[in-house]
Amino acid sequence: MKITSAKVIVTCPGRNFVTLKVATDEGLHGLGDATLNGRELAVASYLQDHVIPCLIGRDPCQSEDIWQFLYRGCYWRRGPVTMTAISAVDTALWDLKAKIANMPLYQLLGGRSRDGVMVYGHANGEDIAQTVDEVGRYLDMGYKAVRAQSGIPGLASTYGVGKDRLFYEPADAGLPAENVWSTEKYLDHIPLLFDKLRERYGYEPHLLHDAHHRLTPVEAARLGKSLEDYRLFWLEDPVAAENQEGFRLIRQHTVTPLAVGEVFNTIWDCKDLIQEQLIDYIRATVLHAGGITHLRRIADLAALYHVRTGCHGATDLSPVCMGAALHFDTWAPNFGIQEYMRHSRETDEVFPHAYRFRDGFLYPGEAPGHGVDIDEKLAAKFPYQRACLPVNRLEDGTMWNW
Ligand code: KDG
Ligand code: MG
Repeated sequence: MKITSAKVIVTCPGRNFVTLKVATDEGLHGLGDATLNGRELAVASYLQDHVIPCLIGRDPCQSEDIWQFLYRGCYWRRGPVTMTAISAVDTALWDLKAKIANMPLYQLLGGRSRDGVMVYGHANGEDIAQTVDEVGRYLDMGYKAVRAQSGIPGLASTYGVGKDRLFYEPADAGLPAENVWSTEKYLDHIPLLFDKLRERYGYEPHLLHDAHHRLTPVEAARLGKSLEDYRLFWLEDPVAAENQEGFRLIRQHTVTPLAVGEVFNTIWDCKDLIQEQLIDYIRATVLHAGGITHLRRIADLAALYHVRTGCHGATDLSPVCMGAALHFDTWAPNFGIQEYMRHSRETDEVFPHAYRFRDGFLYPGEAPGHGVDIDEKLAAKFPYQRACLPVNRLEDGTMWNW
């Protein structure tokens, strides 16, 4: 079997998605997600100009060799654009391989380790009372795990709190919107939120929180410590992770479990955090961390050190990524949880998929491959629209992490 063509499909059914479609001389095709939020066209160009010409004529079943060719064969290796492109190729090839075998993808990885994939939803509100109600809405829908984010008194906006309660989309402006951030106001407020949540819902639901890279290590240590009584499932991205030594300091002060890695691209980004047992959950994804081939390596390393997976699954990761992630999660012996931010109806229509939500769990379905397709005619009706993530400034105007 040979790859005869590959094309990049850019569509915006409510938000931008980039999809790679790889076709073979035997009439089968595989799909990979190539969406890098706010930098979509950079990946589309990288695929079109540099990757696709290298794929034509190759045997699609040699996904390992193709991965190595694209990774080692790029002198300027790693980085989000390159690794997202490699991920898209790898996901499409695993999709193809499973279609050739006429099996759902999880079977090729080693079969089921569990019946369903526990997911967490996103509850948010402008204040504590509203967030507490929103968490209740998710629990009513059957979720066993809910991430809670709340507006902060004195700040006009903050990460995780949207205009629409069920759909939060931060990339909402043609140029980056400038938000104002205060760590002091945030640190005082968040323990109050979790106090109210535990008072209302008790300790059975899993509760999560994302600090979105904004704290220094000692601030993160203080937050982790002040949340201990509320027994979070995890505290995510407490600090910007390029300073990995910071996690040692956080760990010395708190037993609140830590999750990190949605912006990581390779095993090299998380190797030390895992080996030193500085984190509890690794959030690298199929989409940004080298596809199934590489994410499997990360999960296997993590398993040696009691670190479990918690794949990123925000709305900027397309249903193609979600489908592949669910097969991965169904297999991974050290699976922890999967993020699940629901896509809009338009997005779900452009990407018909086999996965289904039931009672707090997602199920990947039994369709051959990863079970997600694209309706190209419908996709063409939603042309690309430039959309950027916001930036943050401190109250005195200093640039900060968003
Ligand atoms: O593109 C950026 C989003 O995916 C990110 O802000 C979402 O932090 C996020 C999360 O945990 O889902
Ligand atoms: Mg996050």
